[in-house]
Amino acid sequence: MAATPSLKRSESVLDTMPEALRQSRYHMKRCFAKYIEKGRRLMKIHHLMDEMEKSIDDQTERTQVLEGLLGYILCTTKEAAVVPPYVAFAIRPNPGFWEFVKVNANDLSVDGITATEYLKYKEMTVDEKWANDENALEIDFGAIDFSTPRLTLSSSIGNGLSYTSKFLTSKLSGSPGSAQPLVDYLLSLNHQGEKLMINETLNTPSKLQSALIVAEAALALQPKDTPYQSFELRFKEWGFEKGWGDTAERVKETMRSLSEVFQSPDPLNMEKFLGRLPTIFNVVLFSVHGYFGQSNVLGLPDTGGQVVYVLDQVVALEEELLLRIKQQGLNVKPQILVVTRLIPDAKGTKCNQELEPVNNTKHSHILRVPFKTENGDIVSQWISRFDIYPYLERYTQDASDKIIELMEGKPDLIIGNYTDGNLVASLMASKLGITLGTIAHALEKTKYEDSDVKWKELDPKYHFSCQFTADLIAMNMADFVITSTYQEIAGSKDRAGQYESHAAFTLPGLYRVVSGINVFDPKFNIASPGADQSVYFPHTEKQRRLTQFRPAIEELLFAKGDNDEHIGYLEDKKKPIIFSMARLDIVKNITGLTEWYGKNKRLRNLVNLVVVGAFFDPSKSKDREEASEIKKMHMLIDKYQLKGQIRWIAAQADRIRNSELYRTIADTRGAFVQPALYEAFGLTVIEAMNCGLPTFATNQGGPAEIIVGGVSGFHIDPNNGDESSNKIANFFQKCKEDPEYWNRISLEGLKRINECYTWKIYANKVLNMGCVYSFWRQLYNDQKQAKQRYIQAFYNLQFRSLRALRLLGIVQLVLNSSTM
Ligand code: UDP
Ligand code: LCN
Repeated sequence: MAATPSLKRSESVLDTMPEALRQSRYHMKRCFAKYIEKGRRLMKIHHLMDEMEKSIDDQTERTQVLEGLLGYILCTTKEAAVVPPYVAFAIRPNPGFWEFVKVNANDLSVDGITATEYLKYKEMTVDEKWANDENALEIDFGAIDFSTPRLTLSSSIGNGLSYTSKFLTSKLSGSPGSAQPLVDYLLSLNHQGEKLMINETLNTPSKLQSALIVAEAALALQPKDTPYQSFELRFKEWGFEKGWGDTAERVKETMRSLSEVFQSPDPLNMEKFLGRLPTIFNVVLFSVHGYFGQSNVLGLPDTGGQVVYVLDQVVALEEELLLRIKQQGLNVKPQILVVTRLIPDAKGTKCNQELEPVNNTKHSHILRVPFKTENGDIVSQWISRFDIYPYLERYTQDASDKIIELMEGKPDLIIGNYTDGNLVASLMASKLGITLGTIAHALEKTKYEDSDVKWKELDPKYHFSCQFTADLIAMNMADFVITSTYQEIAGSKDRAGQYESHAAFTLPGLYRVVSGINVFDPKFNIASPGADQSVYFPHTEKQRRLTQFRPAIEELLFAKGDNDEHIGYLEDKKKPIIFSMARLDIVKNITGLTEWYGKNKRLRNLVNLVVVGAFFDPSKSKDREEASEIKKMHMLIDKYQLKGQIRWIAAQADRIRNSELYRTIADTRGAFVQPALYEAFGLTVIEAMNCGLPTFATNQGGPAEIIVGGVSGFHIDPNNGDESSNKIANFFQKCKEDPEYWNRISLEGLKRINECYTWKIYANKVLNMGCVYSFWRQLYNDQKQAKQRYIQAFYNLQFRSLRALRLLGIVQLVLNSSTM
């Protein structure tokens, strides 16, 4: 077999493209003439390929070109901007790596261009005047990142914590004085003014190193479980304060790892030592939009996995904090506040309640703070996440005041969620000088084609100008970024990552981002969430099954007659069920799955379809997309005459009962199907797998990493419905012939979960990030300050004026709806 062409690491497209074009000069002249004949436009890979195929008549020659180097270059092209006589290419040979070249269609000459020049070509396809404006605003975060170390391999992306520990190690080694910043950092640690770890007696590396030798010798004589209090006074005289451990053994281990750091620093000891430091007691998690609550909220528009994630995250973080604080030998109660918006018109939820304890925690609460208008009036109704930007600045101030009052001081760590939560978190963190982590499992930019260059068209509906500005601010302000999968950062071989898509983009007429974020920055980390295993457990654990829900689930799945909770019915109850559950957004593609099922007779003969999502009356939906998807569901059920084979169940808010629903589907030896056009992570995928339900999930996004295809589940291509529905049908056909097959996939799914996707693994990683990056930000404080200044200017000059425009738009909207 001929090897697939590719570029060697040392080769660039600029080096190889001229020769590749020369080899097929006749065809390429025709092809490029075709590219430019329609004038200025943006072309995607499929346009480039289609038009190339059309311009080469001879089948053999076409195959030769497409399978050669030129074919490879085109395959790795993400986009091309046509501005005759030039075609400018944005090429992505590997995750995180981009190259820009322009080809002159007349003589096929090739020139390398910068990201800025490429963006200008792109702008020329929509707004030539702005593209040529020499004073157009350019945003360049790269220009102020002068000393941040960078990774260089695609495979290193997302391992920030371990690389940061490596960089710290080399920064602190060398001369005896190199470790002074670490000593200074230890001297700064305290809890409410009470010193921790060391006092001024040990204010240099050499003094501390000598004291550690003495202390370790003293500890060697103590029984392992001797409590710290028994030797506390003696240690204090030597210069040690609390925080090293609760027992002689623990103190000795911590001291040993610091001695190792002094003697010959290595990253593992560095991470271990910093992870043990008592730096985090109070944490704030921002999740602003939506209905954020512990019951009756799931499935509402904008209220999905983020709420589940944050609530589970609190439980896991509190558990880990309690353990660490105990092991540090401290008697401190940690506090975690989840800060969200208070919605007076709460529609039967608790979203109008200011303070609510978080279930299964001892010291964690949800704090709700209302949005206020410029006049100070409280906003009473739910507002779509796309429309909330005008309220966030005032909200930040109100929320910060309340947090400081409740915590009786500043938190030690702030973590934001999604664009709005991240913006609020970054404003608060920068004002108060607190370590900041951000999370954005679903950045909107990649969800909509050409959302940057077409921002003016999309802005009335989605307000992307505000959203992308807020995202840039937060991701640059963050000390560390928590992601759930690699693809979230840097995508896959074929698809750019969510963060990667912010590296260079343009909002013509507003600003051009020549360096927005660098995915090789060691601030990026992968910490995948889990599913609550006390709720989502395997269907085979009979003694744990929640039998009290059986009658309700039986009715939900099989009772005849349509009502507010279900429509459609299942004629043959013996068939396995394929099941899906999601909010009814376009991107979730539940309508796609319904259509695939409708079209595939073989699948319809083998299984029934049950979907959970939204409700049935589109006129009652306040969400634009949801209303249109509801209508589409009705249309498809009629078109494919699905009644008798489909059950559509309204959104289900009780996750405990839902877990039993997953298990009941597993009892039918069915499967879970997650058909999203794109899914950032996909909590339903791991919920289903935890319940032992074989899972088919989209190959676009997180599930591509969660599932090992054909082993612990299956990937399906949401853009190829026939192939996907046949894959599902093949599975059920195979299960009929070999019933053990179903069990094998189910067990492998569980194995995969327990190895990689649990909250315990998550909490440990995230708290280590908090500890390591807190030290890092102190070490690079000057650079941090400089960057903050740049970001503050960007916030003030751009975000605030956009927000003011949005406010006018929203006032208009409210006026319109009140006169309707
Ligand atoms: N969910 C639910 N009821 C519904 C729809 C969804 O309880 O009607 C839950 C689901 O079990 C999961 C979360 O909402 O815990 C959805 O998370 P996912 O990551 O799948 O998607 P997101 O909505 O965050 O995009
Ligand atoms: C948001 C999403 O879109 C999902 O893919 C994630 O699973 C969820 O957040 C939780 O992280």
